[in-house]
Amino acid sequence: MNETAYIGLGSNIGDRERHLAEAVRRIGAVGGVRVRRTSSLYDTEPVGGPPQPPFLNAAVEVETAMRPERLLAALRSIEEAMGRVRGERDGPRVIDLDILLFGDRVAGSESLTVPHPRLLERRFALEPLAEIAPGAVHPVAKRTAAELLEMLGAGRAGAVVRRRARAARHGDTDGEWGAGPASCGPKEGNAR
Ligand code: A4P
Ligand code: MG
Repeated sequence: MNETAYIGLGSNIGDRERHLAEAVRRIGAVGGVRVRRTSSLYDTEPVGGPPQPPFLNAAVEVETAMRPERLLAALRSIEEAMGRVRGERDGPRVIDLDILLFGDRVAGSESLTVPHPRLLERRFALEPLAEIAPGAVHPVAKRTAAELLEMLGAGRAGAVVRRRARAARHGDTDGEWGAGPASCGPKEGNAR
């Protein structure tokens, strides 16, 4: 059965926009994963960690028949293929791919917690999510993404500095950041 999942993307090293676009392309190239929507890009202040450059954040909606652990493994392969070196927690990174929601599943283990445990506190994740899926329900908080964003208020934590690009549907070819057919490129990151 196909389920809808939401992936949060973040980058704060090098050409951040290119990294996010490349990650979306690679997610769409994973066998059994279809990218349905991409959010705008958000320039955000870093939250936590050492002093570091601002992030570019976004979210994508995917449809998949994979189990959450399998999807996470695919995302880890993409992070590695894109040169992510795991250093300090919350430190700077070329690309970070987190599963924000996976259908209405609630799961907690060391390797995978869904919904993402820090989603409710983080505007940099919640705002792009609410843009593409305002009605998506957080299965623990029992609130929609739009409600959760409103509840977060105007606090500075995870503040979104600037929204950059208009929302682009994946597969659009009008030059938006996430453009390009989901099926292009080699299949990869599908650790079966
Ligand atoms: N893990 C458990 N659940 C999940 C999940 N739902 N999705 C495990 C992804 N991974 C999950 O992740 C650490 C461990 O979490 C992994 O072993 C995975 O199995 P990581 O990506 O290796 O390390 P990390 O990213 O440094 O830690 P984490 O916990 O993912 O940090 P966050 O919460 O992603 O925060 N500020 C701004 N403005 N924008 C950002 O994107 N990101 C962070 C990192 C800090 N500050 C930021 C941003
Ligand atoms: Mg992460």
